[in-house]
Amino acid sequence: MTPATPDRIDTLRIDGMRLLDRLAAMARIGWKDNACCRLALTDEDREGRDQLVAWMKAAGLTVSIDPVGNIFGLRPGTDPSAAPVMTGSHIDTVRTGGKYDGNLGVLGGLEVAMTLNDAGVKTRRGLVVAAFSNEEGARFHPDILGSMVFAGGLTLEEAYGTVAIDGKRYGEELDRIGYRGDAPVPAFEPHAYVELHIEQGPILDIEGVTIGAVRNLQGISWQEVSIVGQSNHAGTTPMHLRRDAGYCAAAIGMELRAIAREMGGSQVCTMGAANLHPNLINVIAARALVTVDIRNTSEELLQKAEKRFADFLVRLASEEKVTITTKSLARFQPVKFDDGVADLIARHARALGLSCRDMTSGAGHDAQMLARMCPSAMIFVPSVKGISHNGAEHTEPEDLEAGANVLLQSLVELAA
Ligand code: HGY
Ligand code: MN
Ligand code: MN
Repeated sequence: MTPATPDRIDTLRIDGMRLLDRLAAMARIGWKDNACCRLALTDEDREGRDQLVAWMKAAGLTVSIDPVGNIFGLRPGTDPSAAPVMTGSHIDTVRTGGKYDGNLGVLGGLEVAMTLNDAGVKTRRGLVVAAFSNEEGARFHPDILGSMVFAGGLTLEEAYGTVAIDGKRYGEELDRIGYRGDAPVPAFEPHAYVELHIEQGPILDIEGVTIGAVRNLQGISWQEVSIVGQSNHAGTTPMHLRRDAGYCAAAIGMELRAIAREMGGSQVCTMGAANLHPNLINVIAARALVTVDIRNTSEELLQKAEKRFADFLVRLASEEKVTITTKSLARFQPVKFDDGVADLIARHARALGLSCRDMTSGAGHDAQMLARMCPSAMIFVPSVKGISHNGAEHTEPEDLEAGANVLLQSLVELAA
């Protein structure tokens, strides 16, 4: 392999068809009811992991798995003493996942490694492609669990003890699918980290911009709210005697909408899951369990929204004579990415003749954990109509390819 020369690198491009084929093949794993379902540590997730490991090995990468199930593929550099540059994302999905959320960052990184192999390009720093475990947090809370362990934000014991929404423990499920590895944690200290991801929101699509240089990511507050009232007869119980957990769940949904509406700005609030017991037409619900997702780009405003919601719950419990308890499931402050890396992304986007704008990420990503360890930033490509966490999630092939080319150029410069 001959060392990279600047003009050769500038004209280097990924193999778009190969990337699209890999994305389609990965999307077929766990595809059902018109969406992709590879919840963390399920059989479908194992199948996706096995496929990724096979592709990494076929690309000549050195594959390692860490004790929380993070997968790393290393393309060695010429200077083994130099910290590697890292890219990646996740291949676990929500229950109604799309084809690109997470997969684009992992398979885009693999495509970069294969393109460098094909061109015989050597880089001084190694290149690591990572697939972090349980980024979504849909089955096991919190989200970004794998990258949080990697970055030292969660111990292995805390991770192993995490209980899924279906009652299974993380450590047991990890053993069941055979992905409790023995690589050290963290496997290494990256020199820098760049993550390619779909925007999952509507901004790039509406503005007709191809690349987002992501400079920050909003704060996230997840909690589970448990309401205990009293089941009673739906027909015979006068309204003023009810202790109706079902009504309280609905009131919570209404209050979250009011908080978002009245706070405005980037404030978003979501009641994503709601379960009533006994969940029957003629029984006043005795219990309700709902999840609350509150996000804001400002830590101060996020705390203000959390306080307003907590005060509302106190009033609701008193007015409805129910017992309300909350459990925090995840809490991350807003993240500022590295402007130097974001500038580099924007520069390469423009050098490739692509439109580019600065972005804030509304979604959580593994990059927010890597930002605790090394200079990190993200590359966004448009999501058509901003749809994501939905089987209809779509990004135009030329935008997928454009994002991977910006990733290629960014990683090569960082690995020089
Ligand atoms: O919830 C999120 O923001 C991410 O999709 N896990
Ligand atoms: Mn994602
Ligand atoms: Mn997601």
